[in-house]
Amino acid sequence: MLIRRKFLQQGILGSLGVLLARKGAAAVPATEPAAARNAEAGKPIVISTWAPNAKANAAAWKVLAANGSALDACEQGVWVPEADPNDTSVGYGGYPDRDGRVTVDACVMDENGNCGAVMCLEHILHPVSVARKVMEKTPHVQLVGAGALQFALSQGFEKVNLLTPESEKAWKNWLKTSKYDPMITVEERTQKSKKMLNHDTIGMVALDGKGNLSGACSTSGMAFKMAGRVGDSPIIGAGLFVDNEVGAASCTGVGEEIVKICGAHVIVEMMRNGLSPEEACKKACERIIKRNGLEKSKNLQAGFVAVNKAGEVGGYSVAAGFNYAVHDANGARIIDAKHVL
Ligand code: SD4
Repeated sequence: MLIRRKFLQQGILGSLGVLLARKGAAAVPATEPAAARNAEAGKPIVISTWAPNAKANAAAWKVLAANGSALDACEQGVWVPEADPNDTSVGYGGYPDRDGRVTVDACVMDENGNCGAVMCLEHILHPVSVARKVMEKTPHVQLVGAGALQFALSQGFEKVNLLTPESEKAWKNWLKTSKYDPMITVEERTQKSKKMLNHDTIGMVALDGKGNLSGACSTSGMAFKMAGRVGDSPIIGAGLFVDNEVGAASCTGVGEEIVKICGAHVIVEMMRNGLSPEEACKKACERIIKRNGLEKSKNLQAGFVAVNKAGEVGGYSVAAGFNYAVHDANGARIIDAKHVL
């Protein structure tokens, strides 16, 4: 009870902080009822991993601005990178596994704690929507591989080729060395070359106008991974977690490291205990570093984003180079995340 009260207090203060930080926003006295404060303190709002996903946020915002649900917003937002051939980390155009097959992972979670996921799914343009169907139409939470494809086809999804000529070329080039390198240098190279390489997985969480939270996550996984490899992105609690009383979190980076700390779940629990979204994301990064030790951590990247019930958002990453996109009534912005190392 005490903890909950502390959380609510912090949420309220945080909301006020967000509010005051906004250009032209009138100060709201702290005695204002919570509902009134929250209505102006960042609701609705959507946050996604990585700057290029500002386009996804814009699609999500259309839904939120029309008083749509956070779940619809996240699904429709995630459709954008899934269909983008230039995003080599998600859906169509995603880099294949080491055998040249594009396998995708996705999940959704709604305000009632319902969730659905697909893993190692091939040939489907919008895995996030198959994940939603798993949630809504089956008694299960997760479907993988051939079973996930069979289910998708039974629901009317079309079979498509997700491997673009560009991604095939990158794979053939990779075959020359066949060196699996999920390391941080990928992002450094990315920034230098201004190309998206191995790092634009979308993790999106949103708070809608009714005050409900939902999220979605979608990826083609680490480039040139082993056949059958699944990362954090479709794992509820690792790549995504939503608790409608508290907040929601999602992430990107080396999935194996995020799974090992149950990244998204840990962040929501930290928020429950009163931390702000940014502080909670930082704690998750610190856990990864503590587990791996400093030296090994220098070669790792994981980036987290979170939103709480009051509409505060935040992100953090293990290493430099992570950014995230936010969209609310004040428009769109890209934020360079603080980082631990
Ligand atoms: C994975 N977390 O499959 C994903 C990869 C990722 O941006 O985030 N790439 O491990």
